[in-house]
Amino acid sequence: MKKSNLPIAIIGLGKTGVSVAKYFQGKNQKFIAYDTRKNFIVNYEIEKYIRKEDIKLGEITKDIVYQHDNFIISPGVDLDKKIIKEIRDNDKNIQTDIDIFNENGKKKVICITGSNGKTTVTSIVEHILNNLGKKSKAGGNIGLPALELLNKNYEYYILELSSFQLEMTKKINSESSIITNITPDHLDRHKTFNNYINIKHKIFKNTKNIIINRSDNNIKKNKYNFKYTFGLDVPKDKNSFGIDSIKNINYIYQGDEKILSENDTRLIGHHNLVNICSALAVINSLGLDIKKSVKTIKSFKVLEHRMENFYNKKNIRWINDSKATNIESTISAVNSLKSNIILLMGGRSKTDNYTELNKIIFGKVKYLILFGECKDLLFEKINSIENIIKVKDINSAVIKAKYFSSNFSEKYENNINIILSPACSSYDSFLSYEERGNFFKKCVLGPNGIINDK
Ligand code: UMA
Ligand code: ADP
Repeated sequence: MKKSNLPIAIIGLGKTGVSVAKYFQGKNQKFIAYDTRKNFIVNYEIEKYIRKEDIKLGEITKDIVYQHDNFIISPGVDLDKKIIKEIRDNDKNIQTDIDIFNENGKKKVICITGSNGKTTVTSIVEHILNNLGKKSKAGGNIGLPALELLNKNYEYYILELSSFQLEMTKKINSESSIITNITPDHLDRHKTFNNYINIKHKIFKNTKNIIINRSDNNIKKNKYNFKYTFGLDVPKDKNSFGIDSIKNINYIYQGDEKILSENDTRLIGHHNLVNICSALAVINSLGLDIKKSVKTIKSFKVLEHRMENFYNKKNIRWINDSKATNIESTISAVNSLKSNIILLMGGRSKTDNYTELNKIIFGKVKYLILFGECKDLLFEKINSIENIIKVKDINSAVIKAKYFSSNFSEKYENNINIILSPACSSYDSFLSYEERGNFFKKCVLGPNGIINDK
């Protein structure tokens, strides 16, 4: 932080902004909080930390540049580039809550980013560490703002970091850091894929142990000295993790030693085996016991909204994968399921390139039910299968899926998978992917979780 008598500017009054306000209130520092929502309702929780007169709502203009020396920006705020330039040109300081977390000098910090799998890997690492008796807590993009972690002492602090958080963060020191994978996402904000790739790599800048995904060409392997890896192939050395299949069963390897069978985890899908490899690579980089860690994987429960098999009836499995908000996550979901899939997809599209998805769903997806804002675009772009219909919303999609599955189950004895894996953001109709996933489950199970099978 820059030394100054001017109040700090907190930009954005969501979870992050409130956690920053709480932090500075605790330190008796003056601040003004800004939010671009004109009709923002200051609730009781916010009033505890911010005085009404310190909240400024509506358009953020250039004037703020001259009213503050320090600006703490929330990840979701895409501040006008001209204002950012002006702030920098005037030698003022822009930081994030992650920088403030960093300034508190916690020793054992683990940083996790990536386009997909961040929350899963973060949660597995947290689960293993706590089961090894190392009191640890995850925060950041996973939902609990990083600064909230400072309230208690932990042995390890695990930060899930999004590209939005990394973009404005100046420095985050860590013991170990990992990028799970990189595929195009959030390009409306980051503009070019190259820019997005560079932002993700900021996580490696101030870390002791860099953990590399061997199988991802978007990771800049040549730029770094690293010892720890994970990937899709059988690795060569003890500091690397990977996967191989024997008689149709996948196993995780540490070096050439088989350490875990896919049957020993509750998670569905090959991508989740990769996520376990990532988590084990993190644990290994910390010098902790892998044999003991592997034993804890069995008790790791599937996370809500991520390949969540929430209901089974006869041979029909219902899966909520509402967190699949981009094409790659839906591809990995379809790849995870053997066949006989009824796929519910739609929402707000992030791309118009559906070539890979067209290939993956061919032969496997028996019915595709499209809903939401981009259903017409998807209908136009997806042509590798025959049975595609458009419906108004998720509720209608569930009714259709039930109808199709009843015809379909007479034809197929094997499991039928009905999955919501939207490949799109939820913002056309919902506030979040959680709200979308919960709505989907209610449509299937009835309002109180009671089965509504009509
Ligand atoms: N706001 C503005 N102007 C803007 C945009 C937002 O004033 O241009 C205001 C909003 O009106 C709102 C506040 O800023 O009051 C919202 O701030 P925010 O969007 O930064 O959201 P937070 O509530 O602080 O939550 C953020 C992350 N949200 C985003 O990055 C969009 C949460 O990740 C994270 O859990 C939380 O901080 C704690 O660290 C959510 C997310 O969707 C889950 N992340 C994206 C993803 O996973 O793909 C990146
Ligand atoms: P993130 O926090 O990066 O959004 P999550 O762990 O919440 O990742 O998973 C989001 C979605 O991405 C899941 O619904 C799943 O379908 C998919 N997914 C999870 N891990 C991977 C992975 N390693 N590779 C590709 N897709 C993945």
